Amino acid sequence: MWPELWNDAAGGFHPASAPDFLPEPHLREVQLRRLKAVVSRAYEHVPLFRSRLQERGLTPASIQGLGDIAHLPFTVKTDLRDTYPFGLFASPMADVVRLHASSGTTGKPIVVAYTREDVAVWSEVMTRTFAACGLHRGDVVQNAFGYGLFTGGLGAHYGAEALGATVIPISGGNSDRQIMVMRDFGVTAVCATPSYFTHLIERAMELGVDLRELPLRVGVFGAEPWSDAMRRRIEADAGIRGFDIYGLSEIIGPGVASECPAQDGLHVFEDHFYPEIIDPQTGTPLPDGSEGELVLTTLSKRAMPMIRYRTRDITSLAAEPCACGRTIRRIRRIGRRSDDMLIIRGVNVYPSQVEAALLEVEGTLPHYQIILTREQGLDQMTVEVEVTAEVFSDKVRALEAVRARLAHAIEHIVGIRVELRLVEPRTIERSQGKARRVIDRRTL
Ligand code: DLL
Repeated sequence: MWPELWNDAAGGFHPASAPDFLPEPHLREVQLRRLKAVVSRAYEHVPLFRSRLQERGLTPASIQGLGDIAHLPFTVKTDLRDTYPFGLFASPMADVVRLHASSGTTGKPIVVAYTREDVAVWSEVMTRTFAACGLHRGDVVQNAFGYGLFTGGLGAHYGAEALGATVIPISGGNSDRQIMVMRDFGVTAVCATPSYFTHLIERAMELGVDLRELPLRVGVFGAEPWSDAMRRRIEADAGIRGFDIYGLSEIIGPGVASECPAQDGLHVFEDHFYPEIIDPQTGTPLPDGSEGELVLTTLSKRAMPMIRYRTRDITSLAAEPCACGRTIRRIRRIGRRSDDMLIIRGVNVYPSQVEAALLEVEGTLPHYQIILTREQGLDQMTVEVEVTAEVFSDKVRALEAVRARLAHAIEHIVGIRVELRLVEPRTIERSQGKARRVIDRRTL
């Protein structure tokens, strides 16, 4: 913890003294000291990590400089599954004050643990996240991230409270009540997945509430990819500024990286989480600026240190200084994972490209789904997208015009022709958390 973070005259958070602005040599010193400590801790307490180091003839003393991190073995998601539930813990259960879990796509969830110190670090990085998004004491924060095993709800809750804001722990769901609270409680900021917030915008319109007329100023969005086109729609429809925040359960939850007012990438809180970019095929570290897979090492986590965790998220690191003055490096917004690539008739397709193409076309709504089927051995991709009630109820001509523009936009951005299904508003299922964008029926 950095007690000087809470040293402004009113006892509130003082962002300028946060480690976000440490001079670079000082930051690297902090990182190296913490890296040595975390490697020793994992070596002493986590058998899997110790045996992997021993296989390579390494010990914690092999870490002399930050560059030596490249010699350490990677940790991957299946390591968490294989040691389910508690096999990677480095603290005795008596020191673990919290467990969370993330379900993922297959089988058993992965379980993550926090000591009291870990919870304090988590609220510190979330406080720094909210400060970077322009929130402060006096803001009223409606926290619509799910509370429970998902890390979003409690992670944002502790950070917003530590910031000195007023937190409304509403969790996800019950959209009508969300709108009522937003209107009646003087809410100035909302935390949600971008897909759930687009649903709240839609519901507010149906209820005759214009979000642009409320004191609502900021949206803090994350937990799933969302395009710039989606951001522009949200900002215009709700009259807010939308910020992107990033994190994952294995590392801490939300609070790994956040946009700042410059909105030119997300600053990684790298005094706690050391970022690297690797070639996902070969595992070789790549220089700043190159696109590859993000690998993160927790520098201060006690209950469950993660050494070189392969996130599968594709991005690049920007080392050049940011206009906001933060010295911690930035990652580019994450549009895709190495494992969400769809190969359709030989062409690589990412759902985020489809989203960008759809939202370029006027008359579409930000609700869509990609459905994959196999017909006579050939993969087919159908994009189902809602269009506005006006387009839908208009003569066939209007629908056909939107369809033609969509087909063109998708072919231009994605590079293939797809089957398009234009549907009425409210046809596609809404989610309260992460949206399910792809439905794969190819194995049915
Ligand atoms: O989604 C933690 C979180 C909660 C982040 C609230 C932000 C806000 P998991 O459920 O473990 O944790 O999912 C982590 O979600 O590896 C990314 O693939 C994706 N993800 C998270 N934030 C973003 C983002 C939480 N801003 C996985 N942009 C990660 C794109 C994101 N993808």
